[in-house]
Amino acid sequence: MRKRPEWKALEAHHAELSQTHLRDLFAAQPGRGEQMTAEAVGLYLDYSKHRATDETVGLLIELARACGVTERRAAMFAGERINTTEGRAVLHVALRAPRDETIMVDGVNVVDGVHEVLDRMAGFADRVRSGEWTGHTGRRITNIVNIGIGGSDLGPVMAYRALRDYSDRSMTFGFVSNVDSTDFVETTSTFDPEETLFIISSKTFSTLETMTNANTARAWCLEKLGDEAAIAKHFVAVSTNAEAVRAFGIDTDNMFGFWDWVGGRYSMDSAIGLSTMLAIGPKHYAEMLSGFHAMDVHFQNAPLEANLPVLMGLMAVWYRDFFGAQTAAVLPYDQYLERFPAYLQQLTMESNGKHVTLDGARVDYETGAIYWGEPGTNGQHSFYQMIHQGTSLIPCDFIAFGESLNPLGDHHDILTANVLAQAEALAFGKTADEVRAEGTAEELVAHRVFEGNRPSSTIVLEKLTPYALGTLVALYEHSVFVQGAVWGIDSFDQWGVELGKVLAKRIIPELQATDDGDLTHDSSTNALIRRFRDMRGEGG
Ligand code: G6Q
Repeated sequence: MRKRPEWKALEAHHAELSQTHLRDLFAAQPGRGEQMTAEAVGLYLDYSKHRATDETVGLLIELARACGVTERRAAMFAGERINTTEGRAVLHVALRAPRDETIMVDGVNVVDGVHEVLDRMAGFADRVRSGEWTGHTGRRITNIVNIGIGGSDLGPVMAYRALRDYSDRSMTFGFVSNVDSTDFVETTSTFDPEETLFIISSKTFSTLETMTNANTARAWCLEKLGDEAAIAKHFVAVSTNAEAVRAFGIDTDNMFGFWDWVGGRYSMDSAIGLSTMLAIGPKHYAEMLSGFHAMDVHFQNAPLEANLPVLMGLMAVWYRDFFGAQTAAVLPYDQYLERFPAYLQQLTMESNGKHVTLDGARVDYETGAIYWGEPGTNGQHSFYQMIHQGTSLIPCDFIAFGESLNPLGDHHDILTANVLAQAEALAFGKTADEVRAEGTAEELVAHRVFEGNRPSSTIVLEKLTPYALGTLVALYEHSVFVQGAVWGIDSFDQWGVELGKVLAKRIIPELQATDDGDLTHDSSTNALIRRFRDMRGEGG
């Protein structure tokens, strides 16, 4: 990669541009704040506060072309098996394709199957929401608990919190993911089994955490309801594994399927979104899907220099590989997006935290950054200090909405003023002369200087609607795609999660053994297992 002329051109360009302050870039280009922007499907991206010029964007696009980003994009939309290490197509875009579209995989139009499941989900959601579907004892279902982990949890939680304003408030939604029993106990502590429906969300229906929680939920239900027949009214499944669902005791009529071409972290708009649909209803869910689809169409067709996911993805590559930025902050100025950074952590880091290319060669450049963040303005009173004055370069994505869903006094203006102020302060800072001119004592001047030159994107949407959420998630999905395509890695596998799982399975019986047996781990793991065994014994 480093030998590519396009890469070398960017290195040379970086050597020059890294000496230039954003203040100078703005001074040299009076219209910059309007020119370095792009807008599509209700989403406005201001990327003018990046340490980049039109030339940078041009050079990055040349790199993207040289790395085959456009061919890979076409291959994804065509249903080719671009997840080569797992031999799978990558077709989350089919999950939101309109009914009349055709996307073929192995001679089958997968869009038909998508809509068949969506229709069944809608029928089920209507029955539960209307009270037609009751629990075993005839009571209305008022509590919905999604049991799943990773891709089968983070999307549903994020979407539920994000779209709470559109949800049916007569129902309570809980999400159990952690195998720590506290998660199950605390989530269900106020729920009555007679009024509770569990959605067991697991693509494989074999994930240790999810199956442990599902079995606990089953026992919790049966303890009160006493009758195995109750399971059919209180459990539904979202899975690709009908056999395991049946073996658990769930009627496969109450199973909502998806396909191996939907990756876990790309599945929130598949049947994995059943809890979202139960919360907001099929109509709002369809609006969310149309937001996703609108961004898909934009990503597929817009010229690269005006293509939002391409611009965002290439900026991420620019900072990661040429400025050495190790992290990126995502800062939504909307309380409803409180779990959006957590959701993005999986999407970005599980996708692009890879050190070998598609053909297994070790990369000689940096890949995925660490993503993190919190909703504004809370972060401002916490970690923003470091973004402003620390020694690391941390590119930020600010996400802001024109309208609040809960307008109250001048809260929203104060919120908006803060997001704009942060981006401005990061970019332009405050010089020593400006600090002195305020009468600051000389010994404090250095402390009060803001160097500025700290880059950010500002993403503006009108209002947090289901449609807007769809566009925003798809924006990041495709930005991740662009980054992975430039880096030549498989953004759709996750081999890095395997080893720990295998070792845990081996350690469980060792922890439970009463005799000392032969522990054959390293001396640290052996000693820790013994210590936990002893504590277990003491606890009774
Ligand atoms: C996501 C990963 C992973 C997965 C979970 C849950 O891309 O594959 O986070 O979603 O491990 O898997 P199951 O849905 O199979 O339980």
